[in-house]
Amino acid sequence: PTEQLADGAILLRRRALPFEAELLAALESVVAKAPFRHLVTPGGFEMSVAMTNCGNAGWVSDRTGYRYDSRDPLTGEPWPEMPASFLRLATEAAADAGYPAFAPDACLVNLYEPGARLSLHQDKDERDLANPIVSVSLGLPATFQFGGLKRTDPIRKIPLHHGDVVVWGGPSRLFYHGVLALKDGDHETLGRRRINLTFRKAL
Ligand code: MD3
Ligand code: FE
Repeated sequence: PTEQLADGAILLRRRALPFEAELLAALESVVAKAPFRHLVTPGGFEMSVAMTNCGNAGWVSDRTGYRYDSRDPLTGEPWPEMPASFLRLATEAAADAGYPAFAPDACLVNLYEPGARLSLHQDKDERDLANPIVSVSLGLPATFQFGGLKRTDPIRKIPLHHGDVVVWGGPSRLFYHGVLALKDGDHETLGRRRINLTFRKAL
């Protein structure tokens, strides 16, 4: 069952569920090498969402700006390899949505605990914006905010649940978006957490 959220944005409800056990096991090994951390924005604020990465490029932020880096600044080591299960889900979902050639080299892993939020932003640090972004939601449900090309465009609220996958391509690739403060709850496999995986071709 696929749902079109906007021009180029395809919601594949529960598409990740068959991968759940594999994804969570692989995530543990990623986090053992590259732990979650709260990055600081160029403006000096600590993000409420904790992040890590896997793949050849990882998204990082510090006082100097945002960038993709081939190494984890915390350890000086390359980011952990993208697990095969991550890659398989991302490429299959992208193909379902009409992107059969999607080859992600970066996976940003976002950890939300109750109260954590992501304010409205655009994703434009990637080299070729013709590539889609594939996002995978796991754990507690969240309210996703989805606007338009201008910050002042009207915002829709879309609930995202455990296992939901969204492919953001075409015009929606540059739409403003964010996540409202996570409501507390208890998810049967992830407890009081939401994890979001975003797959990108960064380089
Ligand atoms: C729409 N993450 O990491 S995923 C991000 O739930 C980010 O953690 C959110 O926004 C999260 O940058 C939202 C959905 C998402 C990701 C990228 C997009 C939606 C997008 C890029 C363009 C348009
Ligand atoms: Fe984003």
